[in-house]
Amino acid sequence: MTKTDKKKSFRSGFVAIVGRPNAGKSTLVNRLVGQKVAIVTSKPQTTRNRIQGIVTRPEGQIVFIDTPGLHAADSALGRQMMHEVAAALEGIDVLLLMVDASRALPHADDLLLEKAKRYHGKTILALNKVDGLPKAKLLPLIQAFHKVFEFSAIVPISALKGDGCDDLLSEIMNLLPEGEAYFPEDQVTDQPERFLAAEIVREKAIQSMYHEVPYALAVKVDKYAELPKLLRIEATMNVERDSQKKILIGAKGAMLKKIGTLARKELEKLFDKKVYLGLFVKVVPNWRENPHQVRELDWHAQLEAIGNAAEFEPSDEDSDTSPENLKTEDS
Ligand SMILES: Nc1nc2c(ncn2[C@@H]2O[C@H](COP(=O)(O)OP(=O)(O)OP(=O)(O)O)[C@@H](O)[C@H]2O)c(=O)[nH]1
Ligand SMILES: [Mg+2]
Repeated sequence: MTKTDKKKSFRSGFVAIVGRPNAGKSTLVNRLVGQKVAIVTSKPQTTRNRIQGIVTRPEGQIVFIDTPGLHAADSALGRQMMHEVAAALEGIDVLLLMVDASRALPHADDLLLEKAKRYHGKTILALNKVDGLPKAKLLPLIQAFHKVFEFSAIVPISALKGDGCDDLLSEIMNLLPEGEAYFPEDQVTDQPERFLAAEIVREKAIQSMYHEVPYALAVKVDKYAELPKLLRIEATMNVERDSQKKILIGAKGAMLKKIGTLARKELEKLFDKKVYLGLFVKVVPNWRENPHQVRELDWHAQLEAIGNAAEFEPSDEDSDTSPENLKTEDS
């Protein structure tokens, strides 16, 4: 094959991953990209904004769009999340529906199938978590899905362990049009590091806490300064009530310290740099019900605001700080 032939057969396109909360969408994106671009927790409704994960292979480039889990929205945040799903579907080349195959009757999920029926393009179904599914259940499940919708392909996978993920990539690649790469081959996401840092803090907090606190939490980076030897990050953790603030801080600040340490360690590994992480906690009553607040916490909106205010320049603050300097602040 000559070089021009090779170039001709390069494929590229956008693929939205849509499914119920906790199906494993973000896990799949991270696995295919080969590094963490989206946070993952065992609790549903972790992902709140659409995030691109870019996979570049010799045969083509796939821009995956991770989306929040489909659910009946009952708050401004929930409606914003479902708006993110709708926005992710605009202009895509392939829709990738994902179900947790280890759950009961995934083929009877009307909310999910409605998405498939409304989208008039090529649709692939990924049956995820087959590592937790008895083999005898797989074939009947595939047949059941064949009956309810005409998918271009149904691929059993384990996003966690990797089984079937290469098959899934080739099925997607086959459906994409020929075309040039949309992004440089070393780019893995559209989400700037500043916002990934906020997400990592949220991930560690969700993993460390129970009940309503994870859902009431939003993390916003206030300062992000890349100093020569140190990445200096200050972030505010917004919760809705004083009681949640108390839980988040913990006895003598133990919970906040734990979250801060876990987040800092992961950020240092991810960015390969020493990180100073200052965390503040603030009560913003019922922010999830307030469309304005919800919009303000969305990273796409923050990025716009930062661009407009030209606030993005590194600060000249000194770097003489201890890495575990965790503070709290009254609202
Ligand atoms: N056993 C098993 N667990 C998985 C697999 N894929 C994901 N998980 C787990 O499922 C949970 C949810 O994974 P996520 O990737 O956060 O799911 P999501 O679909 O992005 O969830 P939302 O963002 O809430 O919509 C995590 O605990 C994952 O480790 C899999 O293939 N097998
Ligand atoms: Mg997710």
